[in-house]
Amino acid sequence: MNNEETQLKAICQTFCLRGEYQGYEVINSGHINTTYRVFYQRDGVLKDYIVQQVNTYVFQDPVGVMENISAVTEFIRAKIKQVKETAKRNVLHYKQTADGKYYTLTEDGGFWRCCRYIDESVCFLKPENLKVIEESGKAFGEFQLQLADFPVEKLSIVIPHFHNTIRRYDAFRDAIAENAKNRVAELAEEIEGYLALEELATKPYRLQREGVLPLRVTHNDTKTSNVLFDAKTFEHLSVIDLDTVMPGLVAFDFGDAIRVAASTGEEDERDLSTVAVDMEKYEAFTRGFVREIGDFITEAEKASLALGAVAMTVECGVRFLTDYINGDIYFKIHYPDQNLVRAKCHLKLARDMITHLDEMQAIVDKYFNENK
Ligand code: GN1
Ligand code: MG
Repeated sequence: MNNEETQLKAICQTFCLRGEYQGYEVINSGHINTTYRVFYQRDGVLKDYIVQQVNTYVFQDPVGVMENISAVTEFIRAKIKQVKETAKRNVLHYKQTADGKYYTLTEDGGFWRCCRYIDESVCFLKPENLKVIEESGKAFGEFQLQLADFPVEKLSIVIPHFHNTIRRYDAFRDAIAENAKNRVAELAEEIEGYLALEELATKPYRLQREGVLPLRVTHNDTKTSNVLFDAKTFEHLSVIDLDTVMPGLVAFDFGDAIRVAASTGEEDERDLSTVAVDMEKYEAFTRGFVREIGDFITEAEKASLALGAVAMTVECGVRFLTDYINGDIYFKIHYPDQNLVRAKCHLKLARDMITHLDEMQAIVDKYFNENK
């Protein structure tokens, strides 16, 4: 047994997992935390758990993160149980240690947590199938609806200014001025491209500041890989990765999902000629989202959704480019210029969305009109 495995086993023990340890695998898809799937055998049945080391550089208040997650999951669980016998497959269940905490600390200062793996579930990094995309829209629309009456003020702001697009641009400008890795000279085109989109991309945030758009409980990281589906029917089961649940804009949850679900390519597609918004995928996601969220949001919120997709695509691209300029200290990378490739891809995608903006909003409106 290697050191990693010995440590993992010890962590599992603190969460009082019952049965016999069988093994583990590494899950590499997240950009922030370090994730493992751990297998146990109990009464002849294989049970699995997701064990994660939380990145405390990114999440400086990890206890606050776990308080948010436990409050939100308990709230959703109670709602589901009003209509269903069990909520097991429809909301995450984090394990507690013997002393009732949702985390454990290792000697090296690591902050770890453990949740049940949802049985017979699958997740897609990038679903191509329209039915699955629509289901992911339903999952995030339902999440909004489930939390519509959750007391927002109870949530800790675990990453201050997370989707503050104005500040993301300020950090971008600071990074350019500092030019820590001497990378700025090669980036004139991308820097200029992103600066030209600042006015439009910061609009939803400004509307929130002016009181036009309300703050709600939002997920804030709504990529399609953060939804679990039933392995047989491909119906949505649960939203996962609740680290960034905080007060935010519905337009941002919708928009960040569109950034991933409706793009023709990967987040780091090198061949920019293939990068665009796929309007069929866009419509599938929107249909699922709008039908599920129903009619509780305001007219101003409805009218902000398509623009939210532009804002989130630009913001994410600005963050990738900032991180590239700073020397790749925030997002995990798997090859040297990955953050730059991500940034170029997002610029192309955002520009394509802007040319389709009216059409995108018309599709949102069409499905809200259906709800009336
Ligand atoms: C990060 O770790 P992951 O992949 O769930 C990031 C999101 C970005 C996303 C880009 C806390 O999410 O904001 O949109 O990468 N999460 C944090 O893929 O910064
Ligand atoms: Mg995340």
